[in-house]
Amino acid sequence: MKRDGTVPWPPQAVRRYVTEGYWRGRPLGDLMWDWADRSGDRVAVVDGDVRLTYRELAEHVDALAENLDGLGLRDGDNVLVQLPNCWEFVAFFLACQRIGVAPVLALLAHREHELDYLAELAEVTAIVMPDRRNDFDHQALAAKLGAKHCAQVIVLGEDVHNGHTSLGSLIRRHGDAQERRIGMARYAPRSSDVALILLSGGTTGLPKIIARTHDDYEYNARRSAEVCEFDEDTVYLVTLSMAHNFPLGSPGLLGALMNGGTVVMARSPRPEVTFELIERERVTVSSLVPAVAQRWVDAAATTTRDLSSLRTVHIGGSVLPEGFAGTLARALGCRVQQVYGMAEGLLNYTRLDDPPHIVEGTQGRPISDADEYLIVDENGTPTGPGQPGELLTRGPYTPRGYFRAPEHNLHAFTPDGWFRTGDVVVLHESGNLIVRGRIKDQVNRGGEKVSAPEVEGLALELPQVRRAAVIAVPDRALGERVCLCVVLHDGQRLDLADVQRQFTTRGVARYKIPERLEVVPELPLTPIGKVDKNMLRQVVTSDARQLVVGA
Ligand code: OOB
Repeated sequence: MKRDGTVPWPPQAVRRYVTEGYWRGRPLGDLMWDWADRSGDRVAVVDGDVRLTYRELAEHVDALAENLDGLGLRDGDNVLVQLPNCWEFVAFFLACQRIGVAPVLALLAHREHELDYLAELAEVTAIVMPDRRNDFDHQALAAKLGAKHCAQVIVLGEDVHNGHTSLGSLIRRHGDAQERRIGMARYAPRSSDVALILLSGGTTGLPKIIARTHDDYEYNARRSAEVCEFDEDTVYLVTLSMAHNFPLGSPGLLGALMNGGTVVMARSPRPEVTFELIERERVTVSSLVPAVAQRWVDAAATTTRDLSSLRTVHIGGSVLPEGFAGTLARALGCRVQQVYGMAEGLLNYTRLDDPPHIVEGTQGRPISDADEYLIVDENGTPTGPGQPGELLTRGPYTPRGYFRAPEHNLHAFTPDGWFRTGDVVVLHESGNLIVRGRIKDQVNRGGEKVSAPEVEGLALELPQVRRAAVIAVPDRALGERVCLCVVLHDGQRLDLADVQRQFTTRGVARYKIPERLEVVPELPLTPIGKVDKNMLRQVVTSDARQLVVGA
């Protein structure tokens, strides 16, 4: 039994979500054939020269699902997936859905530190990784992880080592597709089962993961697609990693496939890559984080590519600089929807018919009538109208706890099942939310979330370091970067290059590696003896630094 550790919604909430039609009782894998029966000859996925119709995609997926079963993967298993955006990733994701296997969606940037932890926590029975990418030997790491966690290793690419299985060979269609489709009925995962596992940004030493069910995630994508008015003419460009909730199901590629649209895979968010795809495939919509959007705006000024097909850009994941939504709309000649979402569930969008001051000045409103939220002060009391406070939420696609984290859940959720987002918001009179900041101990580096305590724990492993505190420092390109402040042991020296080298050797994802180091004689403390990060931030980002810490 691999899935103990999920926290179910209480029975009365389940009853409501089912009877009021939020949850439809259909596993995601079943839906794929609904799509193929409806849109069979339309193009579902484009990846370079590969163009797959809905029917072809469904046939590949069933063949892969059967072969995964042949490898011994079973309903209830979890599989660690680290893949670039490609059609095989889409096929693998859907094949898992067919047989009740949950992909644990890691980012390509993750290294041994993250992947080993995820494999352990989710007790994965297989690991899927590329052979190499950008000079990193993923397959060698997969071999190490596979041996340690007794997991099958499946490899994307040409260079598949002995003992590993080629993803390409598992995906090849063979035999009678119709017969296989009928035979697939034997798997029948339940819609209340875990469909996929998303990574949380994390606010503790060890990152947390979120198990999303078929019922909840199907609704997440379906309702998002309604709000974003996806239809058959939607051509969705997967710019950000599809391992992330935003391009995967908010509404992202699943929203496009549910509506008979086309999904175009981009290997990189760089304008050199994406603008060519927009022109060639007549892309209508994509989702971006502000850091990527800024690069698109800069490149749009001089591009010779035809971007006129682009109708909408979804932007979210981190704070949008003032006025940027308007700049983006003008630069790309399209509409903008702000998206404030989280892997834990709740999604807010501005709507396509909202007036400019709402689209530019707010982060939107919840997608569902069944989404509940509260804005509370530090005592948990709702704040007055227009007053900032922490956002708490619960609803049909916001699970009631992190996976296998009972102690952490005591803090992260209230006894009534409200999820504490750690974000500070205000409710605008229009009913939209404005994100003002956060109280969670995190750095938001261009949309990638970095848990400060996690990096502090890693810093304390360095032999030179006696005390460590991580803060966010503002950055024009990425919004924030990771700044490590340390107190050293007597007589020790440490510079940034040294820190970066030691973190890299330790196998930490690059986006978490500190980009600024402050060696200080002491860390400022609050009256109750916790590190005073507000003070530290002020000190580090102001000229007062010399005076206070003598650095
Ligand atoms: C998305 O999901 P996560 O899980 O990577 O990060 C969630 C956190 C939020 O709690 C908030 O702190 C921040 O990212 N955030 C924003 C934001 N959207 C997310 N902060 C300010 N403005 C925004 N628009 O980031 C995510 C998931 C689905 C859709 C969109 C974003």
